[in-house]
Amino acid sequence: MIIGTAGHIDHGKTSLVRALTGVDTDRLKEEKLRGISIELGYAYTPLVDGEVLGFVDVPGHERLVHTMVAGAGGIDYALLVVAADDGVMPQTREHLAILELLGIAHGAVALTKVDRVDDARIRAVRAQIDALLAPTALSRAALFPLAATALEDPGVAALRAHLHAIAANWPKHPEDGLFRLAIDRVFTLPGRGTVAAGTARAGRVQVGDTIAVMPAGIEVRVRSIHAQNRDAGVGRAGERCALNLVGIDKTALARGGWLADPRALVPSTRLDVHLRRLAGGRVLANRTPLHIHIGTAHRVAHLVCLEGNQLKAGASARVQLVFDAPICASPGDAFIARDAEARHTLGGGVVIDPGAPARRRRSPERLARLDSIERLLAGEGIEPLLRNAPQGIEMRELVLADRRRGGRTFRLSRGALAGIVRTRHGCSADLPWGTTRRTGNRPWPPASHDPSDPGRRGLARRDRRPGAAAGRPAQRTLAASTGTSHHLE
Ligand SMILES: Nc1nc2c(ncn2[C@@H]2O[C@H](COP(=O)(O)OP(=O)(O)O)[C@@H](O)[C@H]2O)c(=O)[nH]1
Ligand SMILES: [Mg+2]
Repeated sequence: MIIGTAGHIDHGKTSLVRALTGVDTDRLKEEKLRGISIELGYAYTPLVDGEVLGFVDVPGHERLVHTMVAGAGGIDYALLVVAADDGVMPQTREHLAILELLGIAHGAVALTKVDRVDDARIRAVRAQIDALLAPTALSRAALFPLAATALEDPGVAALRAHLHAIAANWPKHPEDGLFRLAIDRVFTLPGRGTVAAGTARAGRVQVGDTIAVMPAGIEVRVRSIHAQNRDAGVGRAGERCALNLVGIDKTALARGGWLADPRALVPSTRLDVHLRRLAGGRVLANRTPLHIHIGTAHRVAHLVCLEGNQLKAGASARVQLVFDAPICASPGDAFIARDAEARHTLGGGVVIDPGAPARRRRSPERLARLDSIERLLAGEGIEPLLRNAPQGIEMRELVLADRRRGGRTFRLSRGALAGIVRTRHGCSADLPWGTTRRTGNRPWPPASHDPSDPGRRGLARRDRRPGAAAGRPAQRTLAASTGTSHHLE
């Protein structure tokens, strides 16, 4: 499990992580000199069951909210830190709003610096926190008054026991689906070369795997893996992983990129999303530029309304985000929107269709299709999408549907399957649950089809070449309706 701090600058986040784990996450010279967190910090602590609990410590500075968002995107559980002397402050509110928009629904509150105030002040700040959390998913979060800088503080001990108990019972992330990891850190290890680290958002990766750096589409081999700070043969969804990569220089990688199964992501400059505005702030008109944070990426995009011509504070609607350069996202990914000056968080939401079209984007057919993807994301299954997919649906949508059903194999009729599957290759591809479908109009089986290699079957050689699997815009290939389905029904 991964816990992420949140809260205003100087409220004691880094001190608390140090008290809980013994690790000082302010490791940069500048951080030590200035006494503030600038970069994301990482700490790990062993649990009694042999697992490892990870912490991501975020900066609280108002100018570093973009860094906070990159860190918060990969966490399971929030640790909201409020200092008893200051009480609730602007980044307490903003970080909390970001956690909500990212869908992080579990967490605890640390009321720090109680050694500096009297009991009346503690009661007053508790009341402030209760009022702040009441309308949120964290309304019933446990609160721990503590002094992080005191030796053997009982409040810190109680919080540690709480977090370890939560971690011991935290459900495992499903490992099915195609691997993808949002890069938040890149470095070079002497004698070993390039390492990229981040939280694996889906699937699993193994030593020896070939994966793609996205959106660039460069294929690299995984030489070794550290998962939750330990040497490991496999990295799994939900774990912080550091992958030592062969065949790439550090300069070709950066925070914001992805390491992914070459089939997992298709770069795109247009995302259709559901955007929820926070209360307050001006109306957003068509073409408004916004700062968008998605995965660990931070880009500018223009807003195009798909319903109506503006989006008021407190409102919620489907919009298209148009980027200057391709980015990668999957349906269901959360994002944060900040204003053009990157001063205020305006809202956030969920990606519906990451391969959105430029034309007829407001047509009834498109909106019906977005409806059906949203219903799929809400766990209603793939049938609504099939009804709204005259062009077929994408492999990744099938993958998503399977994931939403808890990894169980789908049951679809032969009729429903006819014509549904298209891939960006326009050829056969293997589904993550081990089923091969013919799509497109190439001969079946493909020339490179190797029946002795069921794990890779169905991917034609020409689609394995670097840049072919990745980096190419989605082709709206109509699936062959002649392919017989094998195991899908
Ligand atoms: N007295 C007291 N000081 C604290 C406590 N927690 C943090 N501090 C001090 O508050 C300052 C800011 O702490 P830091 O952990 O860097 O805050 P951050 O910006 O939220 O990470 C430092 O000087 C800490 O020593 C606490 O519980 N009690
Ligand atoms: Mg700090």
